[in-house]
Amino acid sequence: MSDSISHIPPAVAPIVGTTLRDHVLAGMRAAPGSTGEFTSLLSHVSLAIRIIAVRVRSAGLANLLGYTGEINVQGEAVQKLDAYANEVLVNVLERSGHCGILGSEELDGARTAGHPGKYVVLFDPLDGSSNIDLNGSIGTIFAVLRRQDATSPPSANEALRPGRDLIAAGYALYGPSTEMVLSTGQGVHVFTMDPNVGEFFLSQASVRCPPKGTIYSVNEGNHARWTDGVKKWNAWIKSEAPEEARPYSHRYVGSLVADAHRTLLKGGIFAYPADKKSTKGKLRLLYEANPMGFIFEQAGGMAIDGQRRILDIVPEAIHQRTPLIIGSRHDVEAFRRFATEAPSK
Ligand code: AFP
Repeated sequence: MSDSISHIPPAVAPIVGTTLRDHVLAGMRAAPGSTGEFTSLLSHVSLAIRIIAVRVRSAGLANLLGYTGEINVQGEAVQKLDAYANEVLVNVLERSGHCGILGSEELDGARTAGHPGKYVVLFDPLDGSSNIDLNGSIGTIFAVLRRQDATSPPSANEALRPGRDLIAAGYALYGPSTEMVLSTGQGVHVFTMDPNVGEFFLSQASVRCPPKGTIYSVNEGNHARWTDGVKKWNAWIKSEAPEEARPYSHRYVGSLVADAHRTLLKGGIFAYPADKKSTKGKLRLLYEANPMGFIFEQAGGMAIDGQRRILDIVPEAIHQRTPLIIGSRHDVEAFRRFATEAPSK
């Protein structure tokens, strides 16, 4: 028999899908000189997410709904699941040995791990907390930086780098199924957890954000606090112009992961602009806006703060806030035009 038979590709899909670990390992093999530490780090992130997903599923039964009675550094009441998810990520990442610095929405400042790990990981352990008690979709968002000098003792200021320096970012969506969306700088890939196996399998490779969409997502309740430019954009996107597919439909969950995920896959725009109450925006730059900006750009979409590219903002503080506008290129550009227009006299 000829050897060439073994090179014929299988006619049907393999019975076992590509795991998240297989996917990251394949990237590692393609990168000369890699040590396996990055693969191991991402495996630890995925482990933490799987542990959190199990708890999210049974939160109502495990007495994990409701508040701890504490107030976090953002001035927000801490929910029990927020605290649990934070503990899991901190524990798993510290034990991995790969993380020199950790930053979390639930920690006061960036935490140094006490050993010179190669990476900085910044995360929002449980985003969309207001949906927890309602059994609504919530998520975990994370961003990874490589330390510039991994041999030096870690310092918290190393977390303050612009999003363009990220080497990986992703989020988990705890919805009807648990999905993990990941980019290591080579496109965006979606993995779905098989709850029977407790493993993430590749479900959508190389996701692209459509160049234009038909859905807008914004908290309309803030209308009275918006600038004139944002109000004009809002009126424009709701106005009748069938040739441009307007008016757009409106969807808003109030959980960034859920709203961003829909926008990534279906296109359109998600906007949380600055307003009279949140003059610097509401969302956090380092562990909400930057990872989402990285994902959207990797998928061919855009992320701005109204004017500037999100990934170019040089952070000054770990919990810094920013306006965030993400989505299809056409729709984000349209927002920018309205937001930067000179106010009418
Ligand atoms: P919580 O985690 O406190 O619910 O905040 C969620 C969030 O940071 C983000 O996930 C949402 O997009 C945004 O806030 C919703 O904010 P509004 O409730 O002001 O619309």
